[in-house]
Amino acid sequence: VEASIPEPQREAWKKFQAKGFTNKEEFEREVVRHVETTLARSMFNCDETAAYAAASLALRDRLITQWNRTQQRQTFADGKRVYYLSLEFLMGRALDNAMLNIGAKDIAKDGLADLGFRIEDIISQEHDAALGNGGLGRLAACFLDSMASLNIPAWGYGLRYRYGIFKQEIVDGYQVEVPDYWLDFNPWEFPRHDIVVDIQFYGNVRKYQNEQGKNVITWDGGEVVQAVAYDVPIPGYDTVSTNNMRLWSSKAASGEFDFQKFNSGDYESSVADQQRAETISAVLYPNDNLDRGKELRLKQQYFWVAASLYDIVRRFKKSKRAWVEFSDQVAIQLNDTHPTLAIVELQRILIDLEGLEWDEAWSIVTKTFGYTNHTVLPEALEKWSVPLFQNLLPRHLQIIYDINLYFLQTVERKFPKERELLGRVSIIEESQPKMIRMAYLAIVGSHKVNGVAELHSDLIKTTIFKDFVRIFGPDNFTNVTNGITPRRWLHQANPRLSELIASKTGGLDFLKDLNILNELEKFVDDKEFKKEWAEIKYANKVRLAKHIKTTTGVTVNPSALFDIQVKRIHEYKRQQMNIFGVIHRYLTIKAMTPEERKKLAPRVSIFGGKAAPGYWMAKTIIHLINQVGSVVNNDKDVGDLLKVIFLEDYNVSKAEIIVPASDISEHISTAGTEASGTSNMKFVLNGGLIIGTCDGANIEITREIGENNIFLFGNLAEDVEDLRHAHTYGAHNLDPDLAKVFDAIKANTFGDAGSFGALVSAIEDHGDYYLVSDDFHSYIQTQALVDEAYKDQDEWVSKTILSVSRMGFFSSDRCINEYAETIWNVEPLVPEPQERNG
Ligand code: CR1
Repeated sequence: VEASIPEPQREAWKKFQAKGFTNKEEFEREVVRHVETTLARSMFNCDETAAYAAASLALRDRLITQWNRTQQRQTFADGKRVYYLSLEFLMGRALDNAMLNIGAKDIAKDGLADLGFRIEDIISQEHDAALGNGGLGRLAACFLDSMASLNIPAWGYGLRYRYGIFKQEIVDGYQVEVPDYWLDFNPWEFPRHDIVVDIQFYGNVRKYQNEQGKNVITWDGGEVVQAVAYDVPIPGYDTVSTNNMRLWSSKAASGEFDFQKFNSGDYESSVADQQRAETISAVLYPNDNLDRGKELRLKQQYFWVAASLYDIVRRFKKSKRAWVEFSDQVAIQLNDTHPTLAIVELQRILIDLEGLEWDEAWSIVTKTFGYTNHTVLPEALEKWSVPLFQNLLPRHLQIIYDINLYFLQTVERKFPKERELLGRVSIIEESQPKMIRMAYLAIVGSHKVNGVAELHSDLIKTTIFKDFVRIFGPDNFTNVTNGITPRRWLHQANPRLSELIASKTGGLDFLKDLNILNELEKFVDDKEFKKEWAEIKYANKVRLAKHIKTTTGVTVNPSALFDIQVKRIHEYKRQQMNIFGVIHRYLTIKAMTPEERKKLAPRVSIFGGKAAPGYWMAKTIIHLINQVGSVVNNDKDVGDLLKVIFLEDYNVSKAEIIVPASDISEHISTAGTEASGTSNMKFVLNGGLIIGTCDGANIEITREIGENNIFLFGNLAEDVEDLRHAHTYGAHNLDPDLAKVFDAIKANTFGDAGSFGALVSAIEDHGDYYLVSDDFHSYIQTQALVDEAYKDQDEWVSKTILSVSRMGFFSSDRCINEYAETIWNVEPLVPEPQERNG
């Protein structure tokens, strides 16, 4: 059905085109209108929640206009688009970002003040959109911001989880998970009830010859579930370009509603079917860097990938181009292996539904996809059991077998003498049961594979994907070092610092070209500048100290050194080493005379992060941190010299308060385990120094800011394997300082030692896989250097200024430009000037 308005009637449309506000008065009028009509409330009944809702709706009206025009412009231009497929988008709050990006923050601030509200209070009403676990999901969110800001025609595709990552509560020192029902009021999403895709599961595959004698393959029977699109506008900074994030929600297919059951009075069981369908998009799996191989997760993956590809293919077909042009119009980036089924689904669409020959289809497929690897941890590499897969997606399994067959044939031709190679690189692992290795499938089906920091990209080429570098050649493998958006992670999180930088660099252009920060270098010896710089850090620490007071009841001294480690709790990230170091510090303080204590630099050790609900060891680490806190924080001998804080429910909006308040932050993973890390970038960009291992992006941060401005310690990635080997086959000599820490734990200093037995014995008795003991001495010594350095505040401030001035490289804009040029081959679509002015 033609839905377009005929030409003669379009005049009326143009005349009454929605515009949204353009000045403060209009903004206020819109807010009041939304309070009174959309929300059906009044000035006698308008709390901050209602003001948030109305302000968001007013903002949104303006955003939508830009968004619609951007989509029209992209359709009209008919150029290449990027599709970023990610099972996680850790967006955080949208209102502040929307105001900033469309340039309406001052208007909103003054307008809200006229109406009786402080903008900060209104912003903090918003519930985080927490559809992700950690770095991988937040990276996807930063990428969306950069793609829109760089005017790159791009769509994000994900799942609309009813429950995002759980809310963490700390009860008696233990983590308790509470479901995060976040959709009560979400003004940023638009349900598209007209965009519905049927997704099929289970069923049977049949092969037969049709009347023309052609082989036909059909997949039918089974169960059908509907995917409904929900769209979220993604505004670019200082551009009208507003991209789209499309999230799919599941519901029972209307045709599938079982009338048989219904008529026979089995109403309850037909409702149960309905609920089963809705379960697919109900909840985000709360694991970071861990694969559990659950059937429902595979269902999520196929549901999301199939709906997204249907959408992408439908859009391509509207252009009436030949299939060979598909990869000139479409670049699909796989954020980790979670969407790898997209490779198989596109091949299926092309051969089964569109009738292309295998080779022609496969060449289109491989030109279309790029795959980003985010981890080398074996427990995170996705594998699906063949029997489980066979049952759920029988046709896809056949296609995977064919992909593997043709792939192994080429390998055999190229390396005829290497029989074992075939088994090593086979997409099917010959185990019991057989397993599908998703990373191998992703490599075989993509034209580019990238890691996320230099060391990580080197590691994947020399370890887990070594054979594939030989097979496909080194050009198929590349590095794109991660980045972060300076809009959220500098300007929004740290408005005063951003303002100071703007005053010295000639405005906010650095938010679009972060290398402009270089200009700060000339102020490293400027007294006045340094004073302001230090005052801003102090104010940010006061803000965090208030948050600590209200959430934990503990008073911390903002003049103390704030030492922060916030990230998912994981053995490889080594929060256990941090808390052992804190215990070591506590024991040292206890052993000191009052005179000696006076010379010590006071420190606040701050932790935050969620443990996966099933990750018992990580939960034990949280418990230990809290137990140490309750002892240390109440010890009169210690006073302000040491405080230990665990911040509940670390998330994006809390990070915006925490990150600007660090003096030191910890990025201390066992070398070779943290693919990149991105909070390291955020902390340095906000004028904090870091203590870290030679791992992930720490290495490139060092290269950029200079080794005098970072506290590096510990063994190198190249030595890890030998050290582990030595633990297993030789005597493992426990570091003496660590031994004292363990003695204190075993003496029940922090409550029942039994609770922490597993943490200790992992190191003492079970091979110390993460090399905590090997790195402990170097860690403690380096922490002592931090204490020393902090005493010279003048020098410390200079280091932080130099560091910030050299962080331009870590903008996600640089990163997205690299993807656009080296992987996607896509050009920006810059709006016309008149469009920019509204
Ligand atoms: C890595 O652990 C990296 C992010 C984003 C994570 C982290 O070091 O910064 O990805 N990997 O690239 C991950 O979640 C499943 O793998």
